[in-house]
Amino acid sequence: MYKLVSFILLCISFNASANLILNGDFEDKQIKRKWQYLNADKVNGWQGERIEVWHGLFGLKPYSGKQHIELNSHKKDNEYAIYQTFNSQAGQSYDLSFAYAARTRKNEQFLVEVFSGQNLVMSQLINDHAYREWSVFTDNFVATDSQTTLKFTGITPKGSVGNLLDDIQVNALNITAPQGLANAVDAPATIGLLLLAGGLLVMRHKRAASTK
Ligand SMILES: [Ca+2]
Ligand SMILES: [Ca+2]
Repeated sequence: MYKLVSFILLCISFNASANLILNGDFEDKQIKRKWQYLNADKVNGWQGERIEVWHGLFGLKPYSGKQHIELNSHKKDNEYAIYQTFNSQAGQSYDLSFAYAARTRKNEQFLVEVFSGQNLVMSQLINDHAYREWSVFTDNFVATDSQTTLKFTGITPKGSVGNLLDDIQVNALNITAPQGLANAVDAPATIGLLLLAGGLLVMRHKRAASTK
């Protein structure tokens, strides 16, 4: 039975691809103080407004690693938007996930948007923050272009206090059928056939055991 399971696992390859977001965990540049705002071009992968990196400020632990950011950065004009563009494939589905928390109790809200080329393929207002407790948002979208942009925009509060973010990920989930079989049947059908074969083998094994 173990050999059969190994065979199935060898035949079916679930490729959980690497995170397409560069520095989505905000760990690439470890800051020396408990917090520091940086121009976006100093934060690997990201573009947009200043990015306020936290490293244990107020004793709040990041969701992942040692650092997270506050979207409501240290600014004068109250514009808080950061974004990142990554390579994508039209027609491919992607999972988006990130962790978020409220710094204050002032009804923190921010907008997450995904533009594939010029097309807005996902838009969600996040307004259910827990006070200094991490929640995780997950959703998926289908790309329509070879370049896709993920954007976060602070909505409330208007000032420089609110909307903490960490561990931003975009992943494509691919299911690869065995070579050759993939041409004959689609992947779910292949998986079904292999599981059926496994079930028949178990039944034969049990029947053989019961006759001993
Ligand atoms: Ca982090
Ligand atoms: Ca701030």
